[in-house]
Order: sequence, then C-alpha cells, then structure tokens
Amino acid sequence: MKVSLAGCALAAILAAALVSSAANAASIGVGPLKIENAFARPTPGGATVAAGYVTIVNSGNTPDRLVSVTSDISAKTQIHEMKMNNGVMEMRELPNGLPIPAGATVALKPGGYHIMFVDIKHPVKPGDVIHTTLTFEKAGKVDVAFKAANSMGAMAPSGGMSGMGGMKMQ
Ligand SMILES: [Cu+2]
Repeated sequence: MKVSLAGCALAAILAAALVSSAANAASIGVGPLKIENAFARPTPGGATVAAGYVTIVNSGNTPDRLVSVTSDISAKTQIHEMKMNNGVMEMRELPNGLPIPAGATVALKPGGYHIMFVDIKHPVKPGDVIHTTLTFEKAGKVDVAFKAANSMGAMAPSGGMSGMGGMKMQ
C-alpha cells in the first residue's frame, strides 16, 4: 500500500514536472518578444550542419532584429534564408540578421528561414536538446533550448524536402 501511494505521488510529481517543462518550452519572453516552439532536426551521421527552427512573436510597437545566435553544439551558428536560384534551393547567411517587425510573427521553419548550426560537434539525435542564446538588437539576449524532433522527416514540409541533401550552401 505504501509502495503504491509513493508510486502515485511520484507519478504526480513527474506529471507536474512534465507539464511545467512543456509550458516553459512553449513560450519564453524577452522584452515584447515571445519565443515559441523551438525545435531542431535530427541529422544523419556524418552531417556537419544541423538546422533549428523557432517562432518569434513581436507584440511590441517597435521593430527588432535577431542579430546573432550561439549554441553549445557548434562553434559557429548562423541565421539562414532559403531561396530558389535557377531552380535550385539554396541557403545563405543573412549578414544583417533577421528583422522582426513590430506586431509581427516571424516563423523560422523548414523550407524558409532557419538557424544553422555549422560544424556541429556531434550528430543531433531525436530528443537531444541544443542550448542556444539568441541576441536581439533591442530586446537583448535570451536562452532558448531547441529540442530535436522524433525523426528526420517529422517536420518536413509537404514539398518533400526531407533533408539538406538537395541544398547547397553559399
Ligand atoms: Cu542553412
């Protein structure tokens, strides 16, 4: 009886911890900005880069800008955009960062803007967490954990791009 009560209590504590960590992961505030739904994509073995995605909501009335990102998995972390160039999807670094207009929601997502972890120290496995610091021009710095999705294709857009294989880096 005691054992099962203890088990129940433990389960309740674990459930509460899960709920609270999920709530934390769901949204992080910095100034008028809200950082939501940060996730990364697992990488195939031997990959040298990994991609991270996040949604940034600016509820303020002044524009801001994501100017830089650092992470614990890569020496270099860049802010990339994807563009079609002569029928080939290419990605390149945004040299001046990513504008976050007043009142706007900017989604970094597969096939579009993304965080690029360059020269990763180890592959990203499902469930891994990449710890990063995002720096905004006005709102300042905020620590954001990017959790790796469950499979490489899990978050693939309907266009069928399932990895970095079809892209080239400028
Ligand atoms: Cu990229």
